[in-house]
Amino acid sequence: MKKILVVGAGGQIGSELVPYARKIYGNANVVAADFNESKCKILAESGPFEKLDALDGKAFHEIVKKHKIDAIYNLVALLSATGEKDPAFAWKVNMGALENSLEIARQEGCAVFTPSSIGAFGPSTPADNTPQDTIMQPTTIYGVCKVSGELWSNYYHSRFGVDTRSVRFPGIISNVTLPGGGTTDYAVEIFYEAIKKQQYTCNLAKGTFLDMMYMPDALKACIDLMEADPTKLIHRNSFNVTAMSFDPEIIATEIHKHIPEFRMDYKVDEVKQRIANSWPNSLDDRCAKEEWGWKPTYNLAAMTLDMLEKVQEKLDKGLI
Ligand code: AKB
Repeated sequence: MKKILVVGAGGQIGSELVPYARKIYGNANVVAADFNESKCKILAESGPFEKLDALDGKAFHEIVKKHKIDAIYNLVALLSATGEKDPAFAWKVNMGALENSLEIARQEGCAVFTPSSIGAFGPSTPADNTPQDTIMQPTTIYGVCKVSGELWSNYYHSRFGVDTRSVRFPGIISNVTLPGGGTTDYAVEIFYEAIKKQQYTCNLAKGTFLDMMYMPDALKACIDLMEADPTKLIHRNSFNVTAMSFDPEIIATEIHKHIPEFRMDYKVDEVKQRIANSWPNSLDDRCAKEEWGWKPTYNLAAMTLDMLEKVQEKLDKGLI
């Protein structure tokens, strides 16, 4: 059975990707790694866990050798809004973790999955139905890292034959681990506030359309792409993927259908708004559909219903 290492396992995607991958590959074959042990207590109970600073190449390499890893899922990243606070540090973390992943993969014959993002696009990109191959001139350090990472990963594939693959994730909505420091975080926070207070103050303006995806689809995208037949892949780093596109008014209206007393007002965060304005409104993900069968399950209505149920359960159990 394939052995997988998930680096950054305590984050928003990692905390759900590890259990998802363990169901597919077996608990013992999916190693969770993160520098923050306290965020990985549950993951460490169901399978192998390694404390790892992904910028420590030697320690990273030892773990890959020790567990005879076949595929590295590098989920280490400072998100878009956090990145703007300290761009040099964001570059160091985001590119350092990728450099170690690629170099170790080259030496040990591993495959590498590193998420890219809608943040890889910029204001000069066509905003509607954004094509797979188009202008990519991001204006955030996060986006600069993502474009560089895509190019670097393609280089490791063409130059060294490393099996690098990735997707450009939109905002990911989930009910297990909160995101932190992203521009799309409002689309998660809104559910928690709707359940707890029936009120939400949105930090992006009306009319700010962004692509989004529910976590179960995001997890499926990671594994489906990594398991895809390589002879069918024309692209590698990275595929446009999306499940829905909405602005704050549309998601608020959907929540309102279930919680009639829900109200939303606005207090725009200038940094986040500037970032969101530079990103596409909606992606064209036909290449992912054609090359590896990408097909999301959740639309806005199905995602909203499930999120409200799950967040309510957390409230009932006193977890939030
Ligand atoms: C962010 O908002 O920074 C991320 C992303 C879209 O990559 N969620």
